[in-house]
Amino acid sequence: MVRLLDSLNLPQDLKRLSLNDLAQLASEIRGEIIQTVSRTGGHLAPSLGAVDLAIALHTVLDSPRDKIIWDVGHQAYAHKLLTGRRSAFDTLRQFGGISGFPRRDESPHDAFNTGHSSTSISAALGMAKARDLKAEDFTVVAVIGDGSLTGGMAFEALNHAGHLKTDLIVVLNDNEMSISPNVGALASYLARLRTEPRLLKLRQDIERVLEGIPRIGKDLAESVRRLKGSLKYLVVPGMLFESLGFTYLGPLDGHDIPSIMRTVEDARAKGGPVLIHVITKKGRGYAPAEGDPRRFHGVGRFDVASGELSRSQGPPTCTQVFGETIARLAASDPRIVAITAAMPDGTGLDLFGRLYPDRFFDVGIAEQHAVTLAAGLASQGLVPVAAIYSTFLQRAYDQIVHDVALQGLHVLFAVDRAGLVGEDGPTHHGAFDLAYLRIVPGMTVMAPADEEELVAMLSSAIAMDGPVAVRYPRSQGWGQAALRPCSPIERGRGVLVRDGGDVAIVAIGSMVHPSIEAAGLLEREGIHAAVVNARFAKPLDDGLISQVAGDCGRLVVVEEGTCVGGLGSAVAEVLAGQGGASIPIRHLALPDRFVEHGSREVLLATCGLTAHDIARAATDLCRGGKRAARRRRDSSRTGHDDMAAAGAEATKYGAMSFRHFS
Ligand SMILES: Cc1ncc(C[n+]2csc(CCOP(=O)(O)OP(=O)(O)O)c2C)c(N)n1
Repeated sequence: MVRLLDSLNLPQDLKRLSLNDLAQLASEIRGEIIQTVSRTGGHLAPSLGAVDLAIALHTVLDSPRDKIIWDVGHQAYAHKLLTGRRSAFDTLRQFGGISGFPRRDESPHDAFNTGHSSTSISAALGMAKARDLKAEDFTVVAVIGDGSLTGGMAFEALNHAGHLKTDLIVVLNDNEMSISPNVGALASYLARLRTEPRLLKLRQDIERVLEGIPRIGKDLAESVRRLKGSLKYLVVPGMLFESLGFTYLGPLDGHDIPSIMRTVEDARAKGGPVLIHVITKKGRGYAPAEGDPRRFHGVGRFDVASGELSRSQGPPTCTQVFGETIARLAASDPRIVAITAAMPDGTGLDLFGRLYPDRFFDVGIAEQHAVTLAAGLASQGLVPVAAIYSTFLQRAYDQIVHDVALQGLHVLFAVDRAGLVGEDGPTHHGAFDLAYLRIVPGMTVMAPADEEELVAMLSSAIAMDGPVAVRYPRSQGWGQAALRPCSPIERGRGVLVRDGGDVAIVAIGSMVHPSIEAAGLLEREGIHAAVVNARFAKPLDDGLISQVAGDCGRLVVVEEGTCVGGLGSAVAEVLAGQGGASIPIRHLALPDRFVEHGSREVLLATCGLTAHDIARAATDLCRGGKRAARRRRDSSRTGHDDMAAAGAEATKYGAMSFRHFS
């Protein structure tokens, strides 16, 4: 039988479908999402929970004229299937395929790019206000989860929307879960709303009776008005939202398509800011995901029949090593407390949380609060470990500068997912932390080459002063014997891990082992490469850098971070400060543009960050250097200075991932 999903012209045809057809379409979309994500990986449980909502919204609204903004955007797979991406859906999150998040450059139906949470209401309000100013006429809907609503920015936007009073619909997609169970007073409040629809009914009944009293006098009318007001405070479920200036509609069943459609129509008719509270089930329609939405929030490949997730073989991930190490350190150091912004599993802090619940804080999706909370804890002598993904730490930048660094407070930032994260793509790559942390005065920024060094850095970081960041990638380790005791890391000291006189490769973090491998490849070509594990982007080991630069006369600098402002810049600054401008340098790093989605391996290769790329850069540099030396010899005979030409040689290598300092 031909599926509706394949035969319809979507989203236009939705409007002529019967309710039965819409229900069938929902089931087909769920099947498509499950099958595809089982092969590509992705955000399964959130997307399954939002299928009926997506259908209802697209049936009532007229996208792309009307705008739907999906907060985070990880729940928007049904939206993608309904808006022209059915045939490309099997490329979801693959290199060159469609994104796992809404992208304006992918479809006119993706009204706003998302990936980080709690932005949708602000963006929607901006669109609504632009509509008003341009005297246009369309509906704007922000769809935000209960987890994302814990982000402060969402409240800033609600507050402002209530003030502006323009037409705006916020759909609160409440499934009681963030990635883990949602935390905090807001979660309890929403739980109360869910269980109190009878109170809403009671209020409506009383109001109807009061309004039905015929021809009341002015005084009585005023009393009734006040009574209605106080009744509202007593029994209105959405009082919080009403106080912020929103009309609250709900709670309603988020899998009841006709009910959602009716309520959206009502909201449009009502005008002004309206919040529709829908209750959904995360993972709806796939028993393993319904049973364990936490595990099925974001998944790799899995077996559809059994719900078994493919387990990757091999050494533990950096995240696991971090989680175990910090829990072990906390056993003997009661000053250590740990903070996560709604990612206990993702950061590996779940173990810490189980062992030391009193010293563990899941603050919700609130990175800014997480960092200033850490500052407060540190000001009282505790040692907070704030484990936050590189990309999400961006949101707390002012808190790092103003609340932590300016006061020299000792907070340990465990910066996970530093570098390329893979299939989640540009909203999630940790490309910038080396650069943005390095410029903060008093900051220590380090990156381990492997698990063993990660363990050593974490324990050394606890003993340091001031703000300290340890950044590590989303990857399995190298299988080093992690968790065994190892010598402390001295602040600001790099290590010469391999001697050589032709070229020095200065690498940090995830790029150290590929650099060692590259040195092995170079050896076969008769090029003797020294390898420096910089360990610190700040403070940089100036002495070691100057020494290898002097010894080898050529440097290759390698980092899994943006080419602007990171280790490469630090090295160039040192050499420039010492008059080393004549030393040719190749810089291999992430390009100064946003890197797309795809597997980490593919992306690293695309960005020129493999051992072979490093070896090739070093070879080119040496050959260029030899040619330049020849030219220098010639020019000394002719009196012509050719150092600039040597520098120009060095810049020829690679276009995308390469910058040259000379
Ligand atoms: C600023 C930011 N911090 C953390 C995350 C990671 N993250 C992605 S989805 C999610 C939970 C969102 O919960 P909710 O909004 O309730 O949506 P659900 O997945 O339950 O549908 C988190 C913490 C993020 N995307 N953005």
